[in-house]
Amino acid sequence: MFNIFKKRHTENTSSENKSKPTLRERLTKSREKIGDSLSSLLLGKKSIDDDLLEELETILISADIGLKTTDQVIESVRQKSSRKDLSDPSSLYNLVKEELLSIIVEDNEMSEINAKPFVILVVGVNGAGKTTSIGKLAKSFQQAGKTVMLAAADTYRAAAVEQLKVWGERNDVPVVAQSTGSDAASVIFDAYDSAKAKGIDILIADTAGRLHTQKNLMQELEKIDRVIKKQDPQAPHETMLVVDGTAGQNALNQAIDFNKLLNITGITITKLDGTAKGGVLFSISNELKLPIRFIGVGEGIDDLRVFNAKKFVDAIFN
Ligand SMILES: Nc1nc2c(ncn2[C@@H]2O[C@H](COP(=O)(O)OP(=O)(O)OP(=O)(O)O)[C@@H](O)[C@H]2O)c(=O)[nH]1
Ligand SMILES: [Mg+2]
Repeated sequence: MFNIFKKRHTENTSSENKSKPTLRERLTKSREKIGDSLSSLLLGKKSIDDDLLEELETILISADIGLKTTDQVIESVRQKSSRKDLSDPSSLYNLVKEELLSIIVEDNEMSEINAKPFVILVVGVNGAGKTTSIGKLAKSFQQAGKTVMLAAADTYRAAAVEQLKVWGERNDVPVVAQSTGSDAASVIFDAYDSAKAKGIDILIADTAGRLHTQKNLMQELEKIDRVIKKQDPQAPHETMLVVDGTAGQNALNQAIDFNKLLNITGITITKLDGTAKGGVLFSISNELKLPIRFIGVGEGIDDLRVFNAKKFVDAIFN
């Protein structure tokens, strides 16, 4: 059901896109930390030796790629460069680029399930960018010709419901909410009924930010899951974890922990436009083997991009 969505993004060359900053422009910091650092490293180097690989290792780690994934990349680069008998250090640039591209799990088609409503449950720690991403997603789906409804299941703060309503109003998307303090699962239950009755295509549920260590809050997510399954045993059709790209290796640890407790099916990484070094995307993808669906590259409504591994890597390697 998400093929249309994918198509829109590959075909969209309309005037709306002309003013839209390129991915390259938005990923400046990541490019500095990865592509540019690698170029400088290779400048004037005569051969690929252990010292060079050690310096490469430092670059990857300081770009947030993480120890485990860095080790893997270095090992593979070491083997390939000796096997192919690469003596020219400049060939290392493309080798590292290819290696990083190969570890990304990309899939923007979500599920094959043709459910109506298709339910997307959005989870993550406080401030990761869940609500903002939902607002942006709602617009994208609408532009792809889908009808969307939002469920305000972050019932802890009145401001959270208000924030979602603002996004709903901007896009003219209905938002189902209850009073502060009400049961999150019941909000989603009601929203599902309403979406079903109205023939809505996609229901996106916002949830309160939480840490994996907050047992009662994690139980709340389990309850949401249980309750929604009474309406559709296959729902939620997507459990999307949103992580903050600027959180570096903490983002990786959060993703690992959430994935242990919930059946996460896709990941969105936000705030890659800011000080994020970008490397965390590789380590999350490599260690969780879960698809990256979207990336957030700004606060505006058009700043959530369908993730494309090749475009991402091209943008951070000049
Ligand atoms: N620069 C930038 N800022 C972003 C991006 N995504 C979200 N933000 C900002 O991050 C802040 C937090 O976003 P929210 O969407 O409220 O985060 P949340 O996960 O819903 O937070 P809680 O509901 O408190 O758990 C807001 O100021 C957003 O504008 C992004 O891709 N880039
Ligand atoms: Mg929120």
